Amino acid sequence: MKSCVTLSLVPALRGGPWILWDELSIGLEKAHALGFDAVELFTEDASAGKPGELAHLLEKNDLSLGAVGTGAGKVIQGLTITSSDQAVREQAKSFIVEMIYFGAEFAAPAIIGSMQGNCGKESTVADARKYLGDALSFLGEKASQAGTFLLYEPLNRYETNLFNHFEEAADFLDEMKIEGVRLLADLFHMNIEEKDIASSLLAGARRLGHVHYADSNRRAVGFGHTPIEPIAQALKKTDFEGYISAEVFDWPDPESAAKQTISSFRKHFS
Ligand code: LER
Ligand code: MN
Repeated sequence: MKSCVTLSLVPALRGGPWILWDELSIGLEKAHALGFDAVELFTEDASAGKPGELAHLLEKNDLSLGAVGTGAGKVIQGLTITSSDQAVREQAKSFIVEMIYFGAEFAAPAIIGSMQGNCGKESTVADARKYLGDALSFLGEKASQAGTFLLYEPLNRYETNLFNHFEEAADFLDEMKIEGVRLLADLFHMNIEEKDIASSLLAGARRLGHVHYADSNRRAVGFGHTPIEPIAQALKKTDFEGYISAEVFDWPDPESAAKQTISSFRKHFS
């Protein structure tokens, strides 16, 4: 398993759950200096810095791109793949396709978290799950064609009413025979929803593709009360080789949150 730290390039969203908030070159230098293997980027659209800059800076800092978040499509543009408005669903898918190609250049998956939306008054749960399944099938195929995969992230009940549990999401992907899509296990959401995080991870491990490494209060692991050792033991029992990526608040400050994360990663995963 590899360590990864989040870098948001969208200052307008300051206060959100990302550790580093610097401009690209400074953010990547810090991630390297702190000892991370990779960065996960949160961007406004399918670009980061000037053309060619990201490739150059990743190589210079000996970093990989762990994943790219697509949440700006929802929080800035108001798009979701389960909107009852077909035009909005199509725009959401186009936005995610661009993000898939952006990440694929660096072998990184795009994440569908907030972009999954919610089942509202205008649609039934069955309709919303049908839109979700159709979009994941289409986008999973695009990701596979681009040489990567797509990540689907179950969220807690306050952020979506589609899938809140890891194993249920794994069953949904299997039942719908969706290919090219793996699951993102966000330990913050799982702490709210799962009876036992370690057991749920093992139950859906066949689809696991990425971990958001966060404590109960969405601070760096060790700054809350989630018992992390059984979770680390469960992950080690699987054949998961992906990223343990810190998507947490920059509390008490970005550097302390990043240092706490890397020291917890080394303690539990190496
Ligand atoms: C995205 O990764 C996520 O976890 C959501 O809660 C949106 O912040
Ligand atoms: Mn997350």
